[in-house]
Amino acid sequence: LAAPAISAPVTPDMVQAGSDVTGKFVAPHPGYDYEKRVVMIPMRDGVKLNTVILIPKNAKGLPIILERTPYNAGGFVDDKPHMRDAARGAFREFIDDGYIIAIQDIRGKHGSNGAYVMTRPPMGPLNPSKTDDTTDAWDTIDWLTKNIKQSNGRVGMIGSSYDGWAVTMALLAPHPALKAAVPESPMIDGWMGDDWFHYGAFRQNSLDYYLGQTTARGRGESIPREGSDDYLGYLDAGSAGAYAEIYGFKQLPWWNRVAAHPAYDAFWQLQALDKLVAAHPSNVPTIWLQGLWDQEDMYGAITTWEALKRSGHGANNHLVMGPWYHSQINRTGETLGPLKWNGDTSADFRKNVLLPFFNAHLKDRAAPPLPEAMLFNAAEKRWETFADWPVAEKQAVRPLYLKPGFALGFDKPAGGEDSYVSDPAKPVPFLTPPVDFDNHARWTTWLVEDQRPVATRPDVLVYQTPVLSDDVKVEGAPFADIFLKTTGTDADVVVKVIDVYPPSYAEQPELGGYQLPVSQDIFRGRYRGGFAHPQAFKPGETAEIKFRLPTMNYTFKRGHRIMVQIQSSLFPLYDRNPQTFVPNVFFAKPSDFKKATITIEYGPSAVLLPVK
Ligand code: PG9
Repeated sequence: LAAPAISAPVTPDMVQAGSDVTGKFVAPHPGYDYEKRVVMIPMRDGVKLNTVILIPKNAKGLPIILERTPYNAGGFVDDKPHMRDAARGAFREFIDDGYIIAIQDIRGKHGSNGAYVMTRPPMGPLNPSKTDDTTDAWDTIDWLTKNIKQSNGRVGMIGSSYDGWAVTMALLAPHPALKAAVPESPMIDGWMGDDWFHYGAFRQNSLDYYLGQTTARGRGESIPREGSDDYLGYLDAGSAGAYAEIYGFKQLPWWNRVAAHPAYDAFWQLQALDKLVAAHPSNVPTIWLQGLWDQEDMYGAITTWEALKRSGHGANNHLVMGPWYHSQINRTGETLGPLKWNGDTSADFRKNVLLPFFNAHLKDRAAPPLPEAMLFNAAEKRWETFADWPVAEKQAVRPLYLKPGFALGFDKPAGGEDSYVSDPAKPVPFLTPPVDFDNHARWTTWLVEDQRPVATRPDVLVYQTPVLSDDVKVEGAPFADIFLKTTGTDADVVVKVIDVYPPSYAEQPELGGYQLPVSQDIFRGRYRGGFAHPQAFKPGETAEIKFRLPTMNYTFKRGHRIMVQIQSSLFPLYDRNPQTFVPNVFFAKPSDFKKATITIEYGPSAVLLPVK
């Protein structure tokens, strides 16, 4: 093009011969009350881990709160001028009080280098390398205390779920600068009762997680479901293994390891952290925290705390169970499903207990002594504190017997039995279908879902006490102790302890007649003689199935009833038991799934309740 006529010359500063995109901009951030550093912290083997550090402006002598996560450290922080707005809500109390916050991607995830291994087992037979999340936490704390000159050299660790697992790993051989820790709903034993299985029954929603977590360093794939109802989707596929096959899971090393180890063999035993923590107890003051209706990690915190207390390390370890779904400690805690509390139980706890706990150990501030245990009583809508919370084998229990006429009582019946037909073609839903595993509101509240819709099914046995004339207070872990026969060769048992509200309930009319599950679990019957060694049922022969149910601190109020429901499936959350004994339930064939008649015997069958 011919240049137009101009009246002044072209000077060099008018010409861009390169690019206007700098790629390297250092924002001055005027008005920001903190500095954000993103650093790659070297581990002992040279692998570098991406760490986002927020330091208040003009900070001096502040402690550091560290969270290690597989869920993208960068996503924990927004670009906002005030640190309290920039960091995730759960850090706000710390920021207001004056803390440095450090969030790190664990090895192999998001911005970090190295190889990702699902809840990487500690160094040893399952991890032949020279690092694990204990050494990675150690190296990180060492680097932080040496390189963040605004710190006072003390570090606290916190985090929920996977991040709670990372806190627990740090405690196995803690850096001396780690002065306080709060594993929140930590994943401790994926087979026994946390994310992957409960007593051997596989949690099929894990499959979404495996794909999301192990198909990419960042956020991975999701299952491209054909339909919107997971009840039908999983039913049509057949076994969990068949479902996984349809969606290409054979390509995932982690799935292949899980699928090859359906029983509690060395693979699971060697990574059960409750036993490891008790064998390597630390002196770090620690709060083991979880929800009473934690739909993902109901098992880990309480069992680890109990293991420590049992092995004589109760003094620096505390137990907290709040009225929360999984990780609700870090969200608002005013309600749980239809249940309403007096105020925000999460924020109040964080402000009044959690922060003072860290302040006591990281800032030498005086704090009221923490009780051994603090558990919310949802029926009384208040926290209760305990100087001596019982470990399961030390608690006194009263058998609450199943009785003829679908009654329930503390007096032992002479005998009798009840039967139902469990049909794998029509498993009992854990949530009224359609079920969408992705529906957060339903997933987080399924453990408090009204049980009336399933109570009317012919394959759900329902026993209840008369209307209570006095309060019944339960403190501890109930045990299901069920004696049953089946016409099949394998069976699952689900036992639910339920608070039945009075038919009309003026305080909250929508709860009239509500059947609120307070403690429930599933047990895969083939493991009744030992978790490592599955064993078939002999058709028609009585077998005892005894298992621990989730811990309760609950008052069944006068005017309510206690109910126990028994069934053989909780689908599609748990995979179906084919009811035919097969070597590996993951790969049961369609012809293995058979109806069975299950008969429960009165006399011995009971729920052992730790009644006060
Ligand atoms: N419950 C989730 C999880 C923990 C550990 C392993 C896998 C999943 C979580 O919320 O992080």
